[in-house]
Amino acid sequence: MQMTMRWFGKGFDSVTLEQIRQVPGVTGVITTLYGKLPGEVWETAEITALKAEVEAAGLHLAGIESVNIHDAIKTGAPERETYIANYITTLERLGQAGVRLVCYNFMPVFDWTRTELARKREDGSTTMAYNQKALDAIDPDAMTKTMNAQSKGYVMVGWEPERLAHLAELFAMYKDVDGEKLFANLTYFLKKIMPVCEKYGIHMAIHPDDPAWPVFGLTRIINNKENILRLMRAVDNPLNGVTLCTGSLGTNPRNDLPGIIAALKGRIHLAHVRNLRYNSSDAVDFEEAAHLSGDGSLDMYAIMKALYDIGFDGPIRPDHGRAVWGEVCMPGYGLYDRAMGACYLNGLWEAIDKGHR
Ligand code: DNO
Repeated sequence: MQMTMRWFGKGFDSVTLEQIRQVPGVTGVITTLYGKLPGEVWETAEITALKAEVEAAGLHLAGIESVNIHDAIKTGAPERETYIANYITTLERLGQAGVRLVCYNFMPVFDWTRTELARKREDGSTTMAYNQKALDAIDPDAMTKTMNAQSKGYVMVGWEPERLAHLAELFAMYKDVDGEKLFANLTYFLKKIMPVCEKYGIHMAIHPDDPAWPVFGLTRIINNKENILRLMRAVDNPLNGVTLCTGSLGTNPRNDLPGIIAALKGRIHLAHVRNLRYNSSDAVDFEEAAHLSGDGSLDMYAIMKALYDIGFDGPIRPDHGRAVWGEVCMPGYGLYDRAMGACYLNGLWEAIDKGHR
């Protein structure tokens, strides 16, 4: 595996490439052209400048997270053909620049959802949290306002104000999109892009739904082993793979993460490894813990061991961190807690590896 960290780009991220370079064992970044809206074509010059910037800092551009998918593709609207063509052009240009990994998601309207961005923990740190009752008590509009109000001025990933300004229209677009339609639209899209992926060896890595259940009545389809395997079979090409995100699939305690990892051997192209703490037995309330197993409800050793056992050799990154030591940063994406997470995950990996010799 290759240890990486996510980086949103100069002007968007409070963390610098120089800082990331100094985290022991981190050799690459997962990044994006952060200002791009879903559906926009990426320019070659922008891609090569991004790559050059990362490499000048002594790091490797390990993959793009994300090239976001336009809602017309997700809903199967007639304009999807134009947006699929745009996506293919972007992939073509990324491929020409040597990019071999693209993460994306197929969640309707919202990307990841939390009800709190800065819940205070007993140690004084703050973290992102989700409470189902709190979500049920608000409407999508209020949710968007709450997210933006708590974001400390950062434009949060997946919560582009330009897109979410049209919430009512977005919800109307998804009115008749049930799980089966969404799945059909996803496979339609993947089949269209597979040729360009094959041409350049681009590994597509779908990100699971976060949380792993419908939010505001919007369907969710990448949320458990069965559904993910169904997608792997429907487009049975090794380049059609997954981002194994423990914090997303792990929101549902019934998801056996090591079992899912074993079942996806050869199809995990990127791993997001983070811990969660369930505050009630049915997980209607959870918060993002420190990476350490003992701080949360997930067994991080078992997760890393399962990745090791399938011979995972792709990029892995610590995921959402708490805000600690007074750091001011985009919620979930400060330097300190993610750096501790990277060291901890590297330590687990070293111990597992040496135990096998
Ligand atoms: C949140 C992230 C997601 C993820 C996208 C992938 O912090 O895990 O926004 O990047 O769903 O497209």
